[in-house]
Amino acid sequence: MEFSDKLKSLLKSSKNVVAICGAGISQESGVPTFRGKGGLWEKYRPEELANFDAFIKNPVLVWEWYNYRKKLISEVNPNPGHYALYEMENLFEKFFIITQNVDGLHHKAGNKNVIEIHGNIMHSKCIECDKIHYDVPIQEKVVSIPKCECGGMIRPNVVWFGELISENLLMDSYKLLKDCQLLFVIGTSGNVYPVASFPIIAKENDAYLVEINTEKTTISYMMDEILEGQAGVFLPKIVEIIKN
Ligand code: BJW
Ligand code: ZN
Repeated sequence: MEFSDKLKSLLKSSKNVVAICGAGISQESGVPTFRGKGGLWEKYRPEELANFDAFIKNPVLVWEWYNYRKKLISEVNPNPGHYALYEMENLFEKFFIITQNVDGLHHKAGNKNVIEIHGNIMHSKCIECDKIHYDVPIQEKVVSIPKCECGGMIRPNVVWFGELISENLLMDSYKLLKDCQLLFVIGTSGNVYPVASFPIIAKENDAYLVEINTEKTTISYMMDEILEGQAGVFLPKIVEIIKN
């Protein structure tokens, strides 16, 4: 059987449900994942570009990577996996997404309860005065680094390696994880902290953990149930169970 009786019953009875999402859920929209086959900019590991030192050393290279991704993301749409999560927001009493994705596709699908824990690629900020800039244009070829009125360089407003996640977003996430009865962990390799440790918090508070991924991951061992396959296939089936 595809889904356990335990999961089917929890889909009917759970009041607080959380989904942790990673790049895998957007893969079916045409957004490349970070790691593994067909990963983003295969010649670079994300650790090499997604950090402040890399930006200071070579801002053109880092902005080229972000412009390439911003353009790609501006041209794609949510897929059946995202839309199933939108339906869940209406079906469960309380449903929240904690996403590592910076592509904004959950909002585009209609979800309101979304924590973008690694930021949003369409937003930028000044490295000197921290002013948030919402209107930095996509440059096909990076001719100049965007600058703030204060003269500081502008960078993408995303969380890079070695940077702290906003305290407020972390606190909100911990509260959701402690309170949920059912946790979906969707399309993340579980390689990046602190999100890779989030399932433990839910588990310590007796939540049932369900992983949806095309492969086994470094955090599969924490799970109560593993659905091995595409998010865009499993999530709509789960919505059907909740509705029927
Ligand atoms: C499908 C599918 C389909 C495909 N359906 N599935 C504790 C231990 C060790 C290290 C650390 C630690 N705590 C902190 C660290 C350091 C560091 C870290 O985690 N390092 C690791 C590499 C070990 N973490 C940090 O620095 C974090 N900051 C922090 O903790 O501050 C405090 C601190 C500072 C310094 C030292 C110690 C503490 C910040 C991390 C920020 C990560 N930022 C990035 C870039 C964001 C901006 C951008 O997008 O450009 O976030 S890196 C990149 O990885 C991005 C992603 O959100 C993140 C996670 O990737 P994700 O989503 O899991 O994608 P993939 O590609 O890895 O996996 C895709 C999965 O989908 C695969 O499993 C596929 O099988 C699957 N899939 N198609 C379902 N159709
Ligand atoms: Zn500034």
